[in-house]
Amino acid sequence: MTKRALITGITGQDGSYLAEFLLDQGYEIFGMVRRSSTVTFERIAHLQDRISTVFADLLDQASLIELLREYRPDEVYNLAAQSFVPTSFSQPVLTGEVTGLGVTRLLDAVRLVDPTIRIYQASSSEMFGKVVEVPQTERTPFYPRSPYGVAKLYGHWITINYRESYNLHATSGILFNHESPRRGLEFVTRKISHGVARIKLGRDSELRLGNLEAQRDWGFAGDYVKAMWLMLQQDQPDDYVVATGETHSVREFCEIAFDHVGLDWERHVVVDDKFFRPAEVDLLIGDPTHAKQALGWTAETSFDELVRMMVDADLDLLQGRLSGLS
Ligand code: NAP
Ligand code: G4F
Repeated sequence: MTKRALITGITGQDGSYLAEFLLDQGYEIFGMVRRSSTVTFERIAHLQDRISTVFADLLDQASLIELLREYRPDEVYNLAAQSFVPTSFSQPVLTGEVTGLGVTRLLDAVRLVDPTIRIYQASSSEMFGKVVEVPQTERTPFYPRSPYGVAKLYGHWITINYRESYNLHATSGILFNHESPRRGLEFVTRKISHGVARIKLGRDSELRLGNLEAQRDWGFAGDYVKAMWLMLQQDQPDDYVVATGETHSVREFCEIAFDHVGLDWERHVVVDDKFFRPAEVDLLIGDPTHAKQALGWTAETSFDELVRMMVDADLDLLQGRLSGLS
């Protein structure tokens, strides 16, 4: 029997990689998209004839219930969110509605329509915030530092609550930062890789960034979507940290990215106060032991490979050699 998966947030970075991965596993894919005056299908354009796009919104409970009733998925991957941390400071209520309460709307829709549907919640290392333990595991206490982190923490706990209250197969994947050539241009890694490519091609001379000392556990998004799928194949739902187990600073990302094209980062990077946050997450590093032992998952792409892949893809993109979907 062909399995059916519903992916919310299919137009985002992770949604596009997950759709590719599940298609390879033989799934029938329903990608939930929200109504927009312009089409935002750039990341899934190459999959259009292999997936069905279906309309609903995490802000609208009835639309979610109708969606589940009509398409009857076996598995739901909730990747939709307002996911950009600075926007969560400027739009905290919207972020709470989508990234926090949206999870409850979807869980409740599953409970009402068919509680045997398995559901994955995209939780985040941002929940660890001002970390109280290094490295962070599934048992590390949380200390979010942004409205986004607070909203994700609500989503995490409501997932556990629905698992325990209604016996749902509801799993929370606590994923550390994962990047790719499909990353939004506002996130620091893509901002750097795109900026480096523009400078290399003579279209810019400087790159303005915020806190260069922030450290993140950065992996490749294409590796991480496999962990999401593995979680829903387990007999019992659980929580999993998904990470590389290494941390690097924004400064190191710059060094490698500029060096890859023969440039000195210090001649081009300008620190601009505008990109600092009201409260910062200084250091994230995950311990993926549980994911390794229970799922057999490990990150396959190294930090250096990731940085170089992103810079090469942006050089290609800017020179018209590909669509940004490598
Ligand atoms: P992304 O590129 O920002 O994609 C977010 C997706 O959510 C987009 O498809 C967006 O649709 C959709 N969306 C936003 N508001 C919605 C609403 N009200 N109703 C329905 N859909 C809505 O995010 P990502 O990097 O792929 O991340 C996927 C998920 O993992 C997110 O929940 C994120 O918070 C979480 N996460 C990401 C990371 C990471 O490092 N990437 C780490 C941990 C957790 P539009 O295209 O219409 O805007
Ligand atoms: O790339 P970022 O914006 O990602 P951030 O805040 O870590 O959030 C991402 O990862 C989370 C997982 O931990 C996800 F849940 C979330 O959805 C998102 O995908 O910023 C990374 C670091 C920050 O410390 C920031 O202050 O880079 C620093 N930074 C320095 N200059 C900058 C800049 N960030 C951005 N976006 N732009 C800058 O110019």
